[in-house]
Amino acid sequence: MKDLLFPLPRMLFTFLNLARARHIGLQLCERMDMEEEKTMQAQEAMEADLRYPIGKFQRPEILTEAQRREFIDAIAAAPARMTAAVAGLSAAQLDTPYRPGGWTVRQLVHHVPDSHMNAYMRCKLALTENEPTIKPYDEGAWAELVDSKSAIEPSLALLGNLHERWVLLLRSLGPSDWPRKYRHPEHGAMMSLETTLALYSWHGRHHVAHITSLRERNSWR
Ligand code: NI
Repeated sequence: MKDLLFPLPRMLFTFLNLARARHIGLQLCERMDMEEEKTMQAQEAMEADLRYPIGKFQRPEILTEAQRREFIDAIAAAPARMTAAVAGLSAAQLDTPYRPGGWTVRQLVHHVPDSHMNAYMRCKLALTENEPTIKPYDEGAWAELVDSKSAIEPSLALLGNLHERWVLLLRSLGPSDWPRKYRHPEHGAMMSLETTLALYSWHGRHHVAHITSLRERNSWR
């Protein structure tokens, strides 16, 4: 009888308790989501950091002569910087990815001359033809070919020799040469020699920094 008299308050009580539990549950979920998001953001920031140790490429509007000289000097210095970055590394260290899921140091050493051979060709095409369309290449697939997993010495030598010729060419260019362009069929974008210079000056430093920052993190002296 008593039970029959109080079903409503009891139901209300149960309902309120459930609602309160659900509310706390939601709050907890929300807090967990926020924390998870914070962790994810921190992880993304760290990954971006590992990926872009010197920052992303900033496309310059126009270069001054002093900037051009500086960028050419950076291209001239790249082979020695790369050689110094990998000096004394063991085979196991060379086969270590510079970031989780990234290329190994060995693949990076092979990638830079692969990429710069293409860039050198593009420069020569732009200098000798009228706005030629260049041929892109699949850098990820190139990095999986057997020569990208082989001894690094030939690629260090290749980079040195390639940059010697490239720098000779770049230092010979006059004001009317720098705006010369080629077309990249994938982006449909026109790339000037000036932008190419800025891009590849960044690109060499970018990959060398992958290796030097990995050495730093792992205390590989
Ligand atoms: Ni690259």
